[in-house]
Amino acid sequence: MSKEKLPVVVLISGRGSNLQAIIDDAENADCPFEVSAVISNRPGVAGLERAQRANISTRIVDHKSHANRESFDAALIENIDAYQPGLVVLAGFMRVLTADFVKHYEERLINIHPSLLPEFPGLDTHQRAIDSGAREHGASVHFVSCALDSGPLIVQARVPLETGDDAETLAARVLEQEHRILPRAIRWFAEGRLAIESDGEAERVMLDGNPAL
Ligand code: NHR
Ligand code: GAR
Repeated sequence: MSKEKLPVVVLISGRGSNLQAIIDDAENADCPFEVSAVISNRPGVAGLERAQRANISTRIVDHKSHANRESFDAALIENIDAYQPGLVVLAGFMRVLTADFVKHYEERLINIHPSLLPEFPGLDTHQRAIDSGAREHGASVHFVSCALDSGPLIVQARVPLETGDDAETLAARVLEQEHRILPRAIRWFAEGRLAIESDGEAERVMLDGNPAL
């Protein structure tokens, strides 16, 4: 008897290498989640081909066909909810989401971000890490909150900055780690091992009842 797998919808904007890591993990018989659909805000991207190759449903919700963020996010919600996912994953998704969207998926929306948050929220993280003279960089998986890249952290991975690194070499080193930690976080969620605890102001993620980080 196989247990029910958690249905997951993945949102992408481009290449989809993180999506591929998720698809590859989902192919393991013991994996507690399945990818129900992949939705891209950009048509024609490589990530959509990866999904199609794995026989996963795809949809395009093009932000350019919407007059404003509210209308785009409403269309996104309609398309996601058609699959009744237990979890929505932002895997290289490049549009900032409205508070209404974030509320709709409260505690079931996660993002992979290419920095050691709270350092370097937003875009162009690798160049900013190099310019700051940091010795370490990395990636974070976090629950999404309304404020950009500031929701409670689930897991991080660190990489060293090496002499002669440019944004490209550093991004490649970080990306390898992204591919490890994103499927791991999704498994934890699907296994019911994560909880968000608020202590006054701050929220933190618990894994098996202990602070995740
Ligand atoms: N939305 C909310 N409300 N909260 C978060 O934490 C979010 C989010 C949407 C996306 C991913 C994030 C990242 O990991 C993410 C986290 C896009 C931008 C951005 O400025 C910033 C951060 C992230 C994603 N996007 C531009 C915009 O105007 C468009 C850039 C483009 O299309 O290339 O939306 O880094
Ligand atoms: C990844 O490095 C991801 O962390 C980052 O974009 C890349 C997407 O690569 N995400 C963001 O910067 C979100 N704003 P992928 O399409 O190959 O997974």
